[in-house]
Amino acid sequence: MSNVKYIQLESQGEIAILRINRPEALNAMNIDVISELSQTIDKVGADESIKVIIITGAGEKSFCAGADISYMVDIDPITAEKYASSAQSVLNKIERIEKPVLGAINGYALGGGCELAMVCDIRIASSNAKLGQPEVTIGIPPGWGGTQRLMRLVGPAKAKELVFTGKMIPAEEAFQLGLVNNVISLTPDDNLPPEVAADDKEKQKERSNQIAKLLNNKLMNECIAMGKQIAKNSYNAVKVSKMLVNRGMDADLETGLRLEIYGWSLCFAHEDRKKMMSDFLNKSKK
Ligand code: CO8
Repeated sequence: MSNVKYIQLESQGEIAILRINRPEALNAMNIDVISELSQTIDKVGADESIKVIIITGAGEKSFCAGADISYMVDIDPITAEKYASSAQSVLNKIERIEKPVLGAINGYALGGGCELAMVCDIRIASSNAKLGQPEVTIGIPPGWGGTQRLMRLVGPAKAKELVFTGKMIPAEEAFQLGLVNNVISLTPDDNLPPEVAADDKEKQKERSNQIAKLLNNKLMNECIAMGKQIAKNSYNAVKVSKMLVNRGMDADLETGLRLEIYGWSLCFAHEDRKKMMSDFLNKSKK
């Protein structure tokens, strides 16, 4: 891949970590970020050694602060349509990729950032994360899937409340709503840096930075641990399960159940299914 600047790709065994790397703008997605995200997803999607993808933001402050407002301020409706279409097609690609995708929400996930989080299969947030759809505060409705996916996750009434007010909600509230799966917090067991004098602003800032780094590491460790737990299962069974949940969401129950029968039966074609079942039976005999 050439000239990749805004997406850092790191792999840890069977897990690929994609980091949006534009911290100077709180990882807001301009056209180049969107294009690089698309290329990187294609690359990771084609890599058979990768079983799980984690998407996160560089730094400790923001997952992604949404679409790039400095770009949007002067565009016309035709350009806006292109911008929204290209972003939606990348987000759709992430939602539909057969590999499971975890969102490590390490700070602000606003507007397009919340919409990016919502196409991840599982969202884990750090306790300092803040989520929201603030688009109406700058004169537009959500445009990268927010009106549609938020209501499917939290129900239409809460989705409307969040969209109409444009308010940011803390990770814990997002958890209560079902918008994130889990919230990672630090505890005294996490080797917190010692307290410093309240009037020593310099030391206070340094300590806050250290705490933010610890929290971010803990978030990533939790996501990687979950990624490993998923990766050790049958990849075929996991990817078919993902497809069944995604496709079943907007289908009637009968269609979803019929699809489930086909997806389930197809897994009997794979060697790993036979081996895993036999291993289980042999283990229970020991
Ligand atoms: N776009 C561009 N730059 C941004 C964005 C953004 N979304 N968010 C932050 N930045 C920049 C700031 O301008 C600032 O830059 P500089 O240092 O050069 O002044 C830098 O990041 C740091 O930001 P702040 O100084 O504002 O940091 P604070 O800690 O004070 O505040 C906030 C953090 C609360 C996150 C604040 O930055 C904020 O409110 N950002 C905007 C969030 C937002 O409204 N996001 C939604 C954008 S709209 C959207 O995503 C729509 C998607 C669909 C569109 C479809 C249309 C085609």
